[in-house]
Amino acid sequence: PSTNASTKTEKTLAIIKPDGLLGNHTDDIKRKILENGFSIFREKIVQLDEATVKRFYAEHSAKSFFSSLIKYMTSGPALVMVLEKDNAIADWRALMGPTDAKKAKITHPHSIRAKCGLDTEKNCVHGSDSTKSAQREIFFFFKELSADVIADHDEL
Ligand code: RTP
Ligand code: MG
Repeated sequence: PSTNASTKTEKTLAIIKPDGLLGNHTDDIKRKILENGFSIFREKIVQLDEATVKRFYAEHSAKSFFSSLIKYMTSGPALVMVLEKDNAIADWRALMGPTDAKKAKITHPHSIRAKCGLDTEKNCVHGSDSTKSAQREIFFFFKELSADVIADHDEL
């Protein structure tokens, strides 16, 4: 390894949900992403269908809000991104703010959800919640990326 080999980067999956994209929040959110030291490693616009949302949010399949979540996430196009930086997973969650956008407006007024979200469902953005979720979710949307690209790696 070279002398500069200690820069650990981490990747996370971010989504600008349909309310964020259709509400014209994309430019503001992207500016915030870049200002906070992330780079956008991959991005694409997708129109999610019911089956895809069911698989993506499978952990919530037993929740009372599941059918509503499916309706919301399929209501228009979404922007899916792989973000990269040191500590990307936790830092992106912090930048998003809490799940409930209404509460976020009070407790985390500078967060993305405070600025762009509406309530506990229509909260504008998604972020992976752990290393394991990040790897699963990045592969879910970007099948062409190999495992060693998705996992943390030492940059040359
Ligand atoms: P996400 O997975 O989208 O990043 O959000 P999160 O971790 O903050 O919240 P999570 O508990 O994983 O919930 C996933 C998404 O489901 C919707 N939701 N609706 N109606 C409700 O009570 C309710 N609770 C959650 C939100 O869109 C939430 O982001
Ligand atoms: Mg979650």
